[in-house]
Amino acid sequence: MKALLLIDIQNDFMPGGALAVTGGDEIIPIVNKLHPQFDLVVATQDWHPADHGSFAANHPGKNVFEQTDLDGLPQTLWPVHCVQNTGGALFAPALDTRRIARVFTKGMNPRIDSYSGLYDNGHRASTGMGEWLKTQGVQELHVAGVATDYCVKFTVLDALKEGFSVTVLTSACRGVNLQPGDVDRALAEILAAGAVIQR
Ligand code: VGL
Ligand code: ZN
Repeated sequence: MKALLLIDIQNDFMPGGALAVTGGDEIIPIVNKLHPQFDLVVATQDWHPADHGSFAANHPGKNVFEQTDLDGLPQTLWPVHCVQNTGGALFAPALDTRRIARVFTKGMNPRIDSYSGLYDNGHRASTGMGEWLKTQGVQELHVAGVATDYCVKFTVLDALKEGFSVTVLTSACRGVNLQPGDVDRALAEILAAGAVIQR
């Protein structure tokens, strides 16, 4: 059984959003058309409290995109984004959400970030996604969304470790590219870890 996994297709990651990903909106018509090919559609939602430690605004004197330490882990500092119950955290309105069977929220603990939809960045807590997908009989995941070099990448790496076979649909993914080449490096890492990269 195969599932389509939609990563963080939320307003704040769309052009004009707080943490805009270039071309993030271009993936929406593509993913909407994919639904009929899958037994199950699931989504992740970045869902931070306003005091989240990944926000530069919560570190006086520090700037956006600066590197810091958060509770013993390296942390990129982001603009305030995807705050719980704000418009920026909602799924992009053009996204067809009717077939989304479950949404896994992540990033709620202010002391740790959570790029992966399965675990936080320190692998301290599980979202339950991997276990739930297995109870649904899913073995194969096809992944689309944003950002290729953060949440898509870490979700794929965790899913591979949990034993899923994973295909990344690159035409339905967009990345941040904080450093030029970050997306290409992320895809190379994903490929080396055992995923299939599909255009
Ligand atoms: C993401 C940075 C911070 C993502 C989420 O969805 O890739 N990136 N929070
Ligand atoms: Zn976030």
